[in-house]
This record gives sequence, C-alpha cells and structure tokens, in this order.
Amino acid sequence: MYSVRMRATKDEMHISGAERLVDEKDVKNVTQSMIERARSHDRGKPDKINISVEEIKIPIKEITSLPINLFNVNSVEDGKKAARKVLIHIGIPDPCIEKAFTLLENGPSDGENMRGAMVMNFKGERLEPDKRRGIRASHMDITPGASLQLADALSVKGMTLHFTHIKEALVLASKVASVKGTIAELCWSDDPFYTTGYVASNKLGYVRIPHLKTEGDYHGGRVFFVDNVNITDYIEEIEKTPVLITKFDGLGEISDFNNIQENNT
Ligand code: PML
Repeated sequence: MYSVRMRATKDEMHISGAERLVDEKDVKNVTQSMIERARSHDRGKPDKINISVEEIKIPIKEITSLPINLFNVNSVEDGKKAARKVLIHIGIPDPCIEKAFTLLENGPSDGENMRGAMVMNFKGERLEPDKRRGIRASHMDITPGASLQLADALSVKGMTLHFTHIKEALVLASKVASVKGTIAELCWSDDPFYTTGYVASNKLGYVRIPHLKTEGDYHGGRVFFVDNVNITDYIEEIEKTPVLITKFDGLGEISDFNNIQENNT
C-alpha cells in the first residue's frame, strides 16, 4: 500500500489538500485525479502542487468510522451553543471550551489560521510544539464499501452535495478519535463559504453542526482535546500511523439533546 498526499497553495496560502491509501497499481490514477482536483478548486488556481507518494511499511489499523449525528440548528448563535453543550457533555472543562472557541474565532497563530490542529489538555495548555503548523492527522482513508455506505446514508437525507467534504472530515475525525488520549475534537472549516463544523468524540460520535461561523469568515481549524498523553507519541500516531476505515457506523439526528444517545460501539 502507498500513502498518496496532495497539497496545493497559492502565494504560500493553502488552497486544497487530499490524501489516500492505495494499492501500487492505483497510484498513477489517484495522483492524476488529485492534480486535477487541485487545479479546479473554487478557492482559485494554485501556483504550487506538492504530491507525495510513500510506501506504507507498517501494519494498517482498520477501524469503524464514528457514527454521524446531525445536530440541526438555524443560527451561528445556536450552533455555538450546541457545540458547547456537546463538549460539556463529553467532559471537557468549561475554561478549555472557552479558550478553544476564542482561539479558533480569532486565529490561533497570531491572528492567522494554523495549517494543522491545536492539541489542548484539560488545563487549557496547548501542547503542539509548533504553534504555527500545529499537528496534522495523516495517513488515512476509507474503503470503497464504507464510502458507499456513507454515500447511501447521506443520499437518504438529501445531503449528497456535501459527500466529499463530510467523507474527508469523518475519516480524519474517526482516526483522531481512535488515538489513545483523544477525548474530543472541535472543528470548523477555514473556507469562508463553508460554515459547517463538528464536535467528534468516541462518546457521542461525529456531531455535525451546520452553523459554527458566519459566511465570509475565513477563520477556522481544529482543536484536539486530550488527556493523559505523551505528546511525542501522540503526534507520531496522529501523523504517521496508517488507518483505514472499513465500515461506516450510521447516521442519526439529535433532536432532543437532553436525551442524547451515547455511542456504545
Ligand atoms: C462536514 O461535516 O460538512 C465537514 C465539516 C468540517 C470541514 C472541515 C474542513 O473542511 O476543513
């Protein structure tokens, strides 16, 4: 198996990225479609596309995805309230939640977004060694079968338009949640026209919240809330251990938060 990764930038600014775990025979096709995707991104034409192809020499961890739970809200105010409630329910201390929101809202790297994620412990301390880069979950993919299960579930809800975005975020969130020490993840996109975000955890699954910022706001990113980790080992696993999602764990809705179903898988 090979890890194929693409990152496209314009004037050093991130335009798009993608990654797959593929058999040797598929490397060429996947590389080509990644280049095409990078060149037709709605954020503009990149002036640099980096492709890396790396043989995987360690065993691939196979996991089931987190289940998706739709938490439908109609405003950013309600979206943020929903995310806070979910994080509190998971057990993240309130000061950490406030700090994470403030950082993501204002740009955690001197007012700018980070390329990767922040890692925050329960004291609200940021553990990522490089505060500009952050840590980048990598070496992950989903099998065609699991991807089809996800596509079918989204189609029933009339959400096919968001398939690629959700698939990539779900793959990343499921890998991060599978790493020992991760308690939750808070994320919303840095794309100014994509306002959806999520809170992911083993406890409640991938809770998808449609409004976590207003349109036009370019701030966004990720915070991994962790407890009891050796940060060097944690980063190594998030960035390097290959993970393949072989099963999609289903899609539900949160209509009554007080009766929320915990994920027991
Ligand atoms: C979704 O569920 O629609 C994806 C939300 C998070 C997207 C994060 C990103 O694109 O950076």
